[in-house]
Amino acid sequence: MDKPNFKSGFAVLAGLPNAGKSTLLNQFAGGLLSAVTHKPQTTRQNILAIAEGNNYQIVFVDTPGFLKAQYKLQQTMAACVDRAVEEDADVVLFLVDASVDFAPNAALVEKLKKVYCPIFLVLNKTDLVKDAAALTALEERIKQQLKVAKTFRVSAAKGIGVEKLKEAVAAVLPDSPPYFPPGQWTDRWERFYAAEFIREQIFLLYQKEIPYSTFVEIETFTENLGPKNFIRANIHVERESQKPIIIGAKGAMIAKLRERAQKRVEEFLGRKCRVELNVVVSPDWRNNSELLEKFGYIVRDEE
Ligand SMILES: Nc1nc2c(ncn2[C@@H]2O[C@H](COP(=O)(O)OP(=O)(O)OP(=O)(O)O)[C@@H](O)[C@H]2O)c(=O)[nH]1
Ligand SMILES: [Mg+2]
Repeated sequence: MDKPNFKSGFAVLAGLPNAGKSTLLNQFAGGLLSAVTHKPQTTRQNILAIAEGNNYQIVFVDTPGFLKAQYKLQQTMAACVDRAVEEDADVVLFLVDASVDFAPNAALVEKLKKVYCPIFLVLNKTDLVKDAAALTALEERIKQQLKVAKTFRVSAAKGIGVEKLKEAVAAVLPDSPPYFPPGQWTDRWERFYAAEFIREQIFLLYQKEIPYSTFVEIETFTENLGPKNFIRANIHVERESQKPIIIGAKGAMIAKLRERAQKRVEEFLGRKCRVELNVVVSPDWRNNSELLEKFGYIVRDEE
């Protein structure tokens, strides 16, 4: 039954890689739902987090950082941003890292100019900016380029300004019954998160191209077998030469990864589990449409 005066809709987080979108999503969700690392391009797919109030349900959408695609995986990432801002959004939260140069946002600003729904400008990482005048100047500069409905200053990492932003998002949503049943906080299965958090630990542990060259596939996810769940994951790499890097001398690196990944997955699941990792070479998977599709990325036909 429709509830009277109920508001519901999609709030899409868009911004450059590393702006803090996933950190903010986790704050909204009140838990760890989206992988966060100091490296850009951590998020590869849209991730939902559902926030509920007495008279609203907000579906927050975390998107991959906006970028110019160089290979097929990045094309699928860019397409995620397009779909979210152009098709799903009732409001876009344009997340800007206030502690770094704004200039690289130019192409994203052009995209956002074409969006029909209201845009909230969210200046993030304000904990790193001591000069309030600099924030005001940044805000003015952005407003000259883009029509924004409201501006917020937040620190996603510290949780500052997040509640106020959430209330403002709820207020701007259309009257609508909830999209998801009450109590549901996401639309994905535990398997997906297990893979995301193993990948997160790869991003944190390995250097250079390695994190970008990996895909984590959950091969086995067994619940209720003995006291612990059992998860066996394949780490796909692009080239034979990357396999020994993942494994490390005498298996030291993969042992460290396994330990950290297991801890992280247990933290997420809220229960004990045993994680096993295996390395597989899937040649050039980042540019292979068939493999990308098999891995669950949405591949758009070449335009
Ligand atoms: N100091 C500070 N750091 C922040 C803040 N918000 C996020 N960070 C850090 O910025 C880095 C990137 O955060 P993410 O949330 O992964 O950024 P993202 O926009 O999701 O990045 P992609 O998924 O790569 O597009 C992490 O190291 C965060 O801890 C903040 O308010 N203050
Ligand atoms: Mg992210």
